[in-house]
Amino acid sequence: MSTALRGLSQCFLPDRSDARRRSREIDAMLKRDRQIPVVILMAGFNKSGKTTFFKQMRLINGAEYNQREVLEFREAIYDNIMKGMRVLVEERNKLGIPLQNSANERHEMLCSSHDWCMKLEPCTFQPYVEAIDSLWKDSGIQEAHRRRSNFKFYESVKYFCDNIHRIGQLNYLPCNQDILYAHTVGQQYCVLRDTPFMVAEFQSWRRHLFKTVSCLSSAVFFFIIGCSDYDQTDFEDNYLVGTLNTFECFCKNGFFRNCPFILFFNKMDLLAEKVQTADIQKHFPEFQGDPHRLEDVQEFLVQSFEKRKWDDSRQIFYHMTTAVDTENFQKMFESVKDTIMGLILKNISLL
Ligand SMILES: Nc1nc2c(ncn2[C@@H]2O[C@H](COP(=O)(O)OP(=O)(O)O)[C@@H](O)[C@H]2O)c(=O)[nH]1
Ligand SMILES: [Mg+2]
Repeated sequence: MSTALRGLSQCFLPDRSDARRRSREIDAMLKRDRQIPVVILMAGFNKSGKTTFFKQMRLINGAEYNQREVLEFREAIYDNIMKGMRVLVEERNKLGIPLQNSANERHEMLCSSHDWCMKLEPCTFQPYVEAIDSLWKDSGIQEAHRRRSNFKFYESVKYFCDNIHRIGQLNYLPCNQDILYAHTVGQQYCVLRDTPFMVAEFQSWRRHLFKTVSCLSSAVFFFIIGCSDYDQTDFEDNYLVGTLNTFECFCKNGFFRNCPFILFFNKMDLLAEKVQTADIQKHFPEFQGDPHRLEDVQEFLVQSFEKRKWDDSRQIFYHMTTAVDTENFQKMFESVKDTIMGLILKNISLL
C-alpha cells in the first residue's frame, strides 16, 4: 500500500476491527486500481506548465530520463534559445529600439540567418554562443525582453541565456533543471510507479482518453493556470480571459460532472516578480486590492475561477505552484496525492 494511502487510511479508521476490514477494502481497491489506475487529466491553456508538471511527476517518481531523451532535450534547448533570440531581435526591430552596441548588428544577422531545418548539435551550436551572449547583454535586447507580454515568448529563454556559457560547451548535457525549463510540444502519458496514477496531458487525443476514462473508476482533473501571463495579449483573448473561458467550458461539460477539479495557479515565481512593477488593474479593472501585493493578486485569481465554476456545489481544490522548482513541487504533490486518495476513499465509502 502506498505511504500516502496508508497515512490516509489510518486517519479514516476508527478502531482495530474496523481498521482491519477497511484495510482489506483498501487493499482490494488498490489491486483493482493497479489494473484500472486513477487518471490524472492535465489541461490548461498553452504554455501554462502542463508538460513541466508531467516532467516533475515523472522525476519525483524516480523515472529519470534516459540518454536518448536527454539528447532530445538538448536539441530542444538549442532550438528554444535560437527561436527566443530570433523573436527578441525581430521585436526590437519592430519596436524601433536601438542596439546599445552596434557591433551586435552582425550577431543579429548571424542569428537570423540560422537555417531552421538544421538540427543543432554541440558543434553546430558553437558559432552562435558568443552572439547570443553578447546580444543578451545588450540593453536594446533587454528592453525588447521587458516588453515581452506583447508578443509570444517563452519565459525559459531568460534561464537559458543566463546559462549560455554552460549550455554552449561542447560536452553539454542538460541537467534535470534544464529539462524542466525546456519547452517541448506533444502530449505526454505515463503511469507513475508505486502509485495507482496514470497521468495524461490532455489535448488532441481527447477522444481516445474520453473512451478510456469512461471505463475507469476515477479521474481527477488538474487544471493548470499560467498566472504570470495574465497580461499576455498575443492570443485571441487576453491569456487569463481565455483561460477562464476554457475552465468554464470544462466545468459545464457533463462528462466531468463528478470529476474532482484541482486548480494549480502556476508560475508563482514569475507572478511574484511581476507584481512588483505591473498593475493587474490595467487589464482587470474589477480588481480591487493592492496590485503590488502578491496575496491580493492571488486572491483575485482564485475568486475569478471560483465565479466561473458553474455549479456552486462543485468543490474545487487549489494550490499555488512553481512547476520548475522541484522542492516546491514535491511538497505540493505529496499533499495533492493525499487529496486524491481522500476523494477516492470517499467514493469507495459511498459504494
Ligand atoms: N519560471 C517558471 N517557468 C515555468 C513554470 N512552469 C512552466 N514553466 C516554463 O514555461 C514553459 C511552458 O511550459 P510547458 O510545461 O511546456 O507548458 P504547456 O504548453 O502547458 O505544456 C516551459 O519553458 C517551462 O519551463 C513555473 O512555474 N515557473
Ligand atoms: Mg505541453
